[in-house]
Amino acid sequence: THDRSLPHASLTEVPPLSNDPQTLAQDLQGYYTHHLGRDRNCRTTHYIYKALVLTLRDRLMERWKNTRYAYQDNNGRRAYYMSLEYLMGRALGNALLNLGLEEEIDQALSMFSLDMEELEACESDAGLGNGGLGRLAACFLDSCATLQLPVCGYGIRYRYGMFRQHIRNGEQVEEPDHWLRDGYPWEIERPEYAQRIRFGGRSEVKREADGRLSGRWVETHDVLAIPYDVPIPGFRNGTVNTLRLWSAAATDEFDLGEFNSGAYPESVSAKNDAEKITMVLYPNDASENGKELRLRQQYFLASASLQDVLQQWVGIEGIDMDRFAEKNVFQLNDTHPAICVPELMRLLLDEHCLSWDEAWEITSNTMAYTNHTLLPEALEKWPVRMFQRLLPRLLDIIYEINARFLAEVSSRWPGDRDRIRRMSIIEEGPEPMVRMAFLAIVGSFSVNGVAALHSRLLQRGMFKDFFEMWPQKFNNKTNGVTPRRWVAAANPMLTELISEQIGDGWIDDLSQLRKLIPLAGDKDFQQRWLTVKRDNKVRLADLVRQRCEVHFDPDALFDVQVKRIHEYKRQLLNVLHVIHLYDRIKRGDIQNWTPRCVLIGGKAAPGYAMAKRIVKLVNNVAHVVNNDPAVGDLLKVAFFPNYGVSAMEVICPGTDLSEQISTAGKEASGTGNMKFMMNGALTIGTLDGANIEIREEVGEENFFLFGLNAEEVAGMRENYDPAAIIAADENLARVLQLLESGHFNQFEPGIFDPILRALTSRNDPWLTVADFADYLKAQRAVSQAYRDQEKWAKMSILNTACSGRFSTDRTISEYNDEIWKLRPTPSLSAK
Ligand code: B1N
Repeated sequence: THDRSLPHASLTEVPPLSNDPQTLAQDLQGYYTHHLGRDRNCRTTHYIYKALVLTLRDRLMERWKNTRYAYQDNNGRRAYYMSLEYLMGRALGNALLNLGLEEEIDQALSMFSLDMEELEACESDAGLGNGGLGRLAACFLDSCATLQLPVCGYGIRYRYGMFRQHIRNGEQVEEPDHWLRDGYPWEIERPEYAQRIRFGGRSEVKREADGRLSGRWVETHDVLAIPYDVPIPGFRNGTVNTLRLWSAAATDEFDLGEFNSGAYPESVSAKNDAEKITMVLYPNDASENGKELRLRQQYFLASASLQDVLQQWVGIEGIDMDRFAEKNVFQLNDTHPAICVPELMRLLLDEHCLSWDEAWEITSNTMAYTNHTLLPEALEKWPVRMFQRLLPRLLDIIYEINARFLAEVSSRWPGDRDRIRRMSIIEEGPEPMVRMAFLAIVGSFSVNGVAALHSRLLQRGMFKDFFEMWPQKFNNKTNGVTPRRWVAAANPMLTELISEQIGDGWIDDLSQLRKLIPLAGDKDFQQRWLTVKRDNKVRLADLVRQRCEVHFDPDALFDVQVKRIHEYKRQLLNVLHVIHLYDRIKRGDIQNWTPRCVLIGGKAAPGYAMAKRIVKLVNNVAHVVNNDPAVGDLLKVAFFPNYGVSAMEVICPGTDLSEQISTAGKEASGTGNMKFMMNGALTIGTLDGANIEIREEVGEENFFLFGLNAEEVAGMRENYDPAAIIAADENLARVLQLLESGHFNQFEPGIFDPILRALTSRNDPWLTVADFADYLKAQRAVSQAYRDQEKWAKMSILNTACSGRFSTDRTISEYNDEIWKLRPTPSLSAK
């Protein structure tokens, strides 16, 4: 029903909007009064926020259109970022910063005595992701737009994002995140680009005389994918890229068929079934659950996005697929969208009538796969039977990919049956499974890890056989974070101080922060640096008082660990240290004490019992410590509820010490570590993920290192004896004794037994007890260093100064130079 023919050109030829405060103020009034229909009787902040967004969105619209035109005219290669998750957070402050309209909008708002911070707070976080992997996708989009690269993000428009976390009686309680309740003013619905997605039915396969497999997928149950576009502004460069999010809807005739047969309720329930697909984000970080609905989500994203790209291709190039691989590349954000491999094959074979070899040549030269984890429990496998039922035609294609691949393995290693069993995309057993990582590797021309250590461990461990076969496919791309959101927007005071010294070129060329190195020893600069940090700590302390009802003294050391709750991240090690400090205070061992405020925050996957128990322990320890008059201001502990992107924007500028204490070899990269470093926090950490590279950049004297390295962790397995370690360590014995005594669970006997059992088990994979003593030693060094404020300031300045490498601008430049090979393409818009 949508008219695909283009309107007359003049309709879209609009003079540029002006950005003076007067015009902005008029537009704001117009939206508030005429578009949103408000009058003097209903002055709600929310509608003013909406009017402001619409005012800014107009400015984005013209740049957005010009960017599309520039990419069309350039007709160059394009990349597509395929991700089940985008943890965008709020968009208003970011749009203002990147458009460079902060001052103008400030002036416009002051004409109505409006406060920017209050308006910003009206926006709910777009929480369409779990943690690091989803936030990385969001930072990548920001850098792609800033580097003016023709990259489009594809994702799912979940009706409910990451759950909201409440704490009741110290326990996590989940509540649905209804982020779309008041509408999302940044998105533009594009029903004219809807796609049809098939599920179920059966596959009819025929092998033609030329060996070509021709397939038909029949009797399917179809749903529609409706795209919603979100603008991604580059930093003051006139570029606006696109994040296209798909929402599921019932097809019309599906409803009509049922309706005509008089089954009205059934027709509505069909609609419900369709809409279920994009109803909710799965809240598992680095663990899989194998639910059928999740596989539906994955296929829905893959199929809708690939059809969208092919349709645009046919629109420009006609049906000729020859140059498709030359002009298009798909970056798969982990295996979640790996079903893109067989789906592109299906579209090329069945819809575009290519031969297998032609289709495979295209597919295996357009797909690139990023791995984000070494944890075996996070490796995706889908039961063959589920595939058969849900996506029968895709299973045919996967079998064929596997047969041809294994033939290649066989000819390279004749008679090596074990190798074939190890490398097969299909894992044999009572319940045969499709190994999605292997499918992704076989179907891609590039496979990368997300930090140097992680990429090395992939090649030597999990993907060893594949590395032997195709060493040239494997590469590393160390993660980053965007300095626009994580420094310029989140930390305006630090931004001003830095820019005063070295200009503002660092915001989109973060290596320029090195110019601060000579200032690290400058007493005057140190004092101003410390003043900014203190102001940011006051702001964080305010937030902690509101959200946790705990008083943090801004002169104490702010020690922070915020991230998803997971055993490998070892929040427990942090808690053991807190209990040790508490024990020392109770013993009166407080000479040369450095007052500390410990903040721990993060969500536990709802089905992860141990993680939820850790949340409970943090809350109970906080309760006991904060209410013990003997402790006073020497130690405070708070659990930060509902940690997320906008919380981090206040937390990282106010942090002194960043806790990055995972068991070595388990955290693929980490990205919170980079946000803290940029904002001048010092790190206490293990040799894991990107910590290693952070330490190399800043120098070992400016990093608090402790613990076993990855090799030692791997070698520890057989002869790990926690009981012996505890017996030999009085501090640790006392801490565990306190825990065991029920001191932190007086009215809830036994609730921490599972935690004690895990810590003291010879099979504890996270080796918490093994690293305790060294962690304590490093924490003592931290406390001592903090007492010398000049020395601390110097180390803090150096951390910021040496953080340039961890900008996603650097990461994306590497993806582009080595994988995507896109030409930067400026749009003709005003900056
Ligand atoms: O990806 C981040 C890394 O910095 C972190 O170290 C890593 O843990 C994280 C299944 C995941 N790995 N795997 C996931 C997320 C959702 C899901 O359903 C796995 N997240 C990471 C960015 O590279």
